Amino acid sequence: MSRTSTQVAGVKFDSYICNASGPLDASFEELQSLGESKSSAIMMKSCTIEPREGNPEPRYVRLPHGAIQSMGLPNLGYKKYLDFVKDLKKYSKPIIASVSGLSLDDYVVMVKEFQKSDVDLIEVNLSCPNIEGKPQVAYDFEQSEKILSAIRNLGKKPLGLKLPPYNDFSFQKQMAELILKYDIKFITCINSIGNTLVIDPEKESTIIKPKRGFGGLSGEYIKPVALANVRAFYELLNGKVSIFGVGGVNTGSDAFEFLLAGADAVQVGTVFEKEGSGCFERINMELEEILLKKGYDSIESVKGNLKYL
Ligand code: RRO
Repeated sequence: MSRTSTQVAGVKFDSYICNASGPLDASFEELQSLGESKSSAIMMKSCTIEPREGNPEPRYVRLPHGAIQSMGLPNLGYKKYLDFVKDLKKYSKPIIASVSGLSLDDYVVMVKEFQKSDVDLIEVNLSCPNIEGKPQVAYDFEQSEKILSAIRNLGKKPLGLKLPPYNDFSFQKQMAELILKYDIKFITCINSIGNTLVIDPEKESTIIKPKRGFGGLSGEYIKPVALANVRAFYELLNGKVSIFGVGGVNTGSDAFEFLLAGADAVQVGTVFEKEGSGCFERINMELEEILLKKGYDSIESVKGNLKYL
């Protein structure tokens, strides 16, 4: 067992670092490559009932400290991912499905099918910001409750929620109540910050095409927002629910900050898109070194131990 091994919702992870749903995880080849990498899990692209091409290009642009994108849920449709799971089992690491319904019924159908599959965890994405005319579900607590009530008893695999950034404690409190009421086993904080705008002053233009330039912001820019959400939920959920931290994890030191805030593991998206799969081993080694230097021998011994002034 390594110093950075961890558990999420009772499932063992060989290290603290895995990929985030989104970049480079939609095709079978990409998922195989994640299987061969040092990512401690194979996290799949959020899927829908039908395959989707996604939004028109350009739809993903790297920025100096992150990225803006409006991908629009390009994916092969959930049936393909159900098929892939059988082959991906050979990598002997946790497999995480991510489902993103366009209606309540979609969530029910997909959760039911993944419950019958060999995936280890099911992440229910309530926070995709990039579908024209479809608001992020997790900002609507009534609709969120309807979905949670409909999917809670469809099988025994742990269900998790991919949450958007919240910037007021009253919202995190309302969501935490739902998480506990519906026995959600893990949460992923945070999705990209939705509907941000980046402008190119030379061209006097937006830099992505969909939605008149509005898109999800990720990377270093959003780390303080992600840390705040991890910390707020860690305090509200009293250790009863596992937390994936995601948003601006670029170095072992970033991962260590998420650990102090209370994350059980972190996911890497923007840096994975830029650096490729070597990032998982690099960040994990950097984290190992920090733990070693500080005299910590496990994730559990540091988790949540943020000091207050
Ligand atoms: O595909 C996307 O546009 C997308 C999704 Br599903 C999501 O959850 N978050 C995001 O920033 N982009």
